[in-house]
Amino acid sequence: MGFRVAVVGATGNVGREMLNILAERDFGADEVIAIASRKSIGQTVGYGERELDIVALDSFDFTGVDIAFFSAGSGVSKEYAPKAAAAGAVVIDNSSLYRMDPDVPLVVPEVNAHALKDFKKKNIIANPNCSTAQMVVALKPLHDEATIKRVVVSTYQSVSGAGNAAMDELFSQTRAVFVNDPIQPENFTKQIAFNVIPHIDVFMDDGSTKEEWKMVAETQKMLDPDIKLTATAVRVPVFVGHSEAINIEFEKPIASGEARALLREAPGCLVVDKREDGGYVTPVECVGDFATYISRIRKDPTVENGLNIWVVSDNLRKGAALNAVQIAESLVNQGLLTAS
Ligand code: 11C
Repeated sequence: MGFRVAVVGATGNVGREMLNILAERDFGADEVIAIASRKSIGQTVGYGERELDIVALDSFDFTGVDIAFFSAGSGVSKEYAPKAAAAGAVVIDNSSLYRMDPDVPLVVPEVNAHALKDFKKKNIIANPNCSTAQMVVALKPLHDEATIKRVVVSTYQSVSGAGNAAMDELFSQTRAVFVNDPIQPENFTKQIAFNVIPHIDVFMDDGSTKEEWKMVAETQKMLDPDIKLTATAVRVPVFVGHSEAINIEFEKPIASGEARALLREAPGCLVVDKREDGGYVTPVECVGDFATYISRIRKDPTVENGLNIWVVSDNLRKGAALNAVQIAESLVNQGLLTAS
């Protein structure tokens, strides 16, 4: 017998990818329920070859659901995730709400699948922020080998991280530039077409943004609390795929060739690193893929044990939907979850 799976936020960017990935990976679901707010009633969403009718969240009873994927923002998770968890569903939450809760595992399976053993404390598991997820997949094998002391990361984040409307805004602004229409930013603070914006999520008291803070706090929770990390998160006019330029300082020596060999073998990583024109991955090439791509692996000669790497992944997949489905797969593989 298979699982009964609910996807909350099924009409959003990430919800749709969750349905795609559940179908693509043949996750053993007997039933998949696509849930969204009442205003989406009447819509359908694709699940493999099928179209699923949207079911309204406010009247949905989670009793009998084995796994509930939530991707409808913190407000919805706050109201409905505890109800789903109390009804017996394992909640895998893509919002930031529970990530730093000590009773909620925050998991990237390639990095800390072992943390899932504690999920029953709240019956909730948190999925990390997209920019953190792809980064820790690349950092983990390097940390295991040479112990990371400090990371300096700059992100180049696609507009899909900000939702459907943000993608529409990039499209319409790009067109507006060509036809000389006035541009009114709505989802971003400034024009995003043909521009970059060094601001994602709200500002914190110390001048960093919450996106940057998340990269620090989530990396420390999942990988190692002793890693020092500083981030600059930047929105770029790319539809899907986050890129990151990562500078890493290690305790122990690690040569670029050694790092390349380790990353080639590491779960979730795909190294594309030819030192020639085009011998690296760009965001348009990672869309729809499962891998975290690593390119431009090279020594940083300005510190004792330093490396630079370039990391690209589909933010809607490894950064959100794929990681959530992998969490569910890991629960099953570790014998922590069986179909009811
Ligand atoms: C972005 N990283 O690209 C954000 C989206 O905490 O789950 C995901 C926000 C989060 O805008």
